[in-house]
Amino acid sequence: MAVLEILVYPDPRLRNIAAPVVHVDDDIKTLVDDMAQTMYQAPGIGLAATQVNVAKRVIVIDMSKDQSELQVFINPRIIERDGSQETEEGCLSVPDVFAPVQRAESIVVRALNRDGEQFELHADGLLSVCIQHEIDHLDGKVFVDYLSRLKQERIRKRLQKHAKRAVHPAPEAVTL
Ligand code: GNR
Ligand code: NI
Repeated sequence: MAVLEILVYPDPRLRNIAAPVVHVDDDIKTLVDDMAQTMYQAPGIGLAATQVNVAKRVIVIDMSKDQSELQVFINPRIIERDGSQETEEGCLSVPDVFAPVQRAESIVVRALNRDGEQFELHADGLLSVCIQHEIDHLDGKVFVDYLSRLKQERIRKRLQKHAKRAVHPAPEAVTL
């Protein structure tokens, strides 16, 4: 298993549209396992393949406290949605930024599991939010897209500064 690198907004690769998985083969199972390890290490409650620069429709979620309830969604499709809720969202690709986003309150999602079997799940609350957030990633969307342009601009500037620091950390550290 491997911990993969998570892309950080405004990386243009977060805009890639993920393609459906044709066969849930060993390569996909390895991707799922690496994504789970990456999510746990971050730590986060969900991760979409887009965030690790793989343009395939694969999502992992674990909302448990002890990393004991991994949920895998391959080719997920929301087939019903109802109501609306506003939740303070965060994203591993937008570190240290939290903002309220409106989404459907309850959904029914149809997907394949890690064994390639189809299932349907009724979700509400934070699980519903998380599934919608992850499917957005597969469609090249990030939660900051729902915020005002002013907030988007602030977030972009802050994260670009951080990115430059991460690329050239040593000289700055030495000068200080
Ligand atoms: O870890 C995460 N927490 C979270 C909190 C509120 C709403 C959505 C999320 S998903 C996020 C992990 C992530 O970035 N998934 O794409
Ligand atoms: Ni995210």
